[in-house]
Amino acid sequence: MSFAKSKFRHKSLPVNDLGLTYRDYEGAISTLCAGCGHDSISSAIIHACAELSIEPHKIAKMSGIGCSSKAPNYFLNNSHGFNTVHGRMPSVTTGANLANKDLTYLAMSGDGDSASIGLGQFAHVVRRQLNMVYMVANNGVYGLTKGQLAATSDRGVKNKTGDTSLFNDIDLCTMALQLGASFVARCFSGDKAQLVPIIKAAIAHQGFAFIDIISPCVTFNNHPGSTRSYDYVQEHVTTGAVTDFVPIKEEITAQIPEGEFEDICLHDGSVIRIHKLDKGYDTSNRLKAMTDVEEHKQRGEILTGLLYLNPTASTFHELNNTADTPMNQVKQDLLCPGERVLGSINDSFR
Ligand SMILES: Cc1ncc(C[n+]2csc(CCOP(=O)(O)OP(=O)(O)O)c2C)c(N)n1
Ligand code: SF4
Repeated sequence: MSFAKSKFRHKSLPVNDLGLTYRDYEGAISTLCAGCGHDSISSAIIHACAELSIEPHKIAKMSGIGCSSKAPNYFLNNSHGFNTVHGRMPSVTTGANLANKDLTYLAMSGDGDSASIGLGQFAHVVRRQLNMVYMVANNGVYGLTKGQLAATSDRGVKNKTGDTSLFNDIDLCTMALQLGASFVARCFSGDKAQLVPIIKAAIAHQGFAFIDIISPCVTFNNHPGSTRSYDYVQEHVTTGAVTDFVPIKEEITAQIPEGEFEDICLHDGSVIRIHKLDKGYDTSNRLKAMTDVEEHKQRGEILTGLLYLNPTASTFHELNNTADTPMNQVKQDLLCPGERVLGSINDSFR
């Protein structure tokens, strides 16, 4: 049986600067389990893109394999999309990005897709600073294949069938920090107030933006003893900094909350306003971010929020000095300049 969403738009639905409603940013009806954290992430992406008034056809949704990688089907129906082979989303995104750098690349992967089969690809796309938003829906299990332990499962935890995780977990935020990502955040799918502004800020960021989103699997990893269940995350989550995103056209009002706050201007003129809950938290200190993640973990806490930001880091296109015109718009005579030019290029190698 298949279900289709109604195309009806109520006249009183609010519209964004493009005259589009939230409904115009939705996707197909989700077939994920009711209560799956991945659906909350899809909803946050819909809100972020609608509120930023991004033209849906300027977005490319990239994913691998897994329930998380299926999620792009449930948001941004009018965007481009590519569901790659398991763990190979980063290399396909690199190729797409080289061919058309004008698109916003929104990638959705799972902890199995990125921390197991795709770990090598993940590492290299981070160090290459590819211009993209890389989101991992981290549930600590392989949901699609029925709940095997993932490489992000904490050592000692048991899955639903009683298998114990024997090995140390891979912390993808720590890896991203070590490998030089210029935007690193950790969020909880159940906290939309935190997730939506962080996704918006990641989209506005130039370069590689990584968001590890704890996204509970209600079917295979929501039991007592799991460190990725809704109850566990709600009880152990702690936030270093609350983030607001102020788009370029919005006035930056002086609603200064109690405690410290900091405004960081991004390339395009938009602003990330960071309210520091933890007074010592400094989002520009990469090494401290790594230590903070580990220290909170040792205390049994999950540190969330924007962990690190370098708004002036060089991007993949800057490092490679790529042409201003996206390759897919280069005219045939430039792409294929003929035998004489080819001959002179070959001569230059002799
Ligand atoms: C090459 C290859 N190996 C193994 C699989 C089987 N497989 C499908 S999804 C998956 C893991 C999915 O886990 P994760 O990325 O965490 O996504 P989730 O389903 O938990 O959201 C595996 C191992 C596959 N599809 N292709
Ligand atoms: S199996 Fe888990 S990850 Fe997959 S849709 Fe169901 S709840 Fe979500």
